[in-house]
Parts: sequence; C-alpha cells; structure tokens
Amino acid sequence: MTRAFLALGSNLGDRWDYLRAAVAAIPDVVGVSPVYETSPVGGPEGQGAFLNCVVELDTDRSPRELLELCRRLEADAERVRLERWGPRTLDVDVLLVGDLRVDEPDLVVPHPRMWERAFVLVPLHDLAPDLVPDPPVDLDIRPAGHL
Ligand code: GSY
Repeated sequence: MTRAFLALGSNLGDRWDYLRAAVAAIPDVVGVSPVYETSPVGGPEGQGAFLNCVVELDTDRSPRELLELCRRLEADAERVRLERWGPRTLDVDVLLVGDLRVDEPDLVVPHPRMWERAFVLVPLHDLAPDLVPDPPVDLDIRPAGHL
C-alpha cells in the first residue's frame, strides 16, 4: 500500500457539495484536511474564490489509476471546461503517490506545480507535516471549516 495525496478545488456552484461528494466517492481515504477558502491563482479576472482541501489515501492504485479516478470525479461534478484555468465545479489533481515518479504527457507525479501553490501546501501540511514542514504564510488562504 502506498501513501498518496490528491488536491481538490471548487469555485463554481455549491462548492461545499462538490467537495463533499467527491471525498465521499474516493476509496481508501485515511485523512481529509481542513477546507480553506483561497483566492484564485491564475485564470481570468473576476472568478470566484476557491474552496481547497487535500485528501490522503492508503492505496494500491497506480498513479494512472488515480488520474482516472480524478477525471471520473470531475466528470461526475458535471465539470465543463469552458476556458483553461477558468472557474470549475471541481478540480482534482494527483499530488504524490509514495516515492513514485511519472513523467508522461498527461500525467506528471509529483505534481509539477504543487511546491509553488500555497493552496496545496497549507492543507498538505495539515495532513503531512513531515512532507511540508514549513508551509507558506499566505493571507489569501483562509480556514473555512471541515467537510
Ligand atoms: O489547479 C487547481 C485549480 N486552480 C486553483 C485552485 O484550486 N485554487 C486556487 N486558489 N487557485 C487555482 N487556480 C487553479 S487553475
């Protein structure tokens, strides 16, 4: 079994509901971080704030199987890709799968931008202070509650 982490975000529609339904549908969850309300990073002007969290799995699924799971969760949330980086009902990313490294056109693990994203590092620190000992201090990341 492998310790894996997925990042979830929503900034469209009932954000709490989308996160709640997604986490309930993820197998092998052993930890769910607090939820943070975060200012959008990148993307078009004027899009709404995100709710972000991270989940920890104890899983025997491969990185690709986890990617397929993420895509299915996004499809179940009726996600429509209107514009790249634009608002989304649900975004689910594979962050880490143990020590595995993948570098394929549609899947890079560890997630290539995770170490520069406070909205990932702060909730990841809550679950795994061993992996993120010094989370960034960022005023755009506000505790919002628990799922
Ligand atoms: O990559 C995840 C989607 N996303 C987010 C997000 O989840 N949270 C914040 N705060 N900004 C974001 N920009 C993108 S793209």
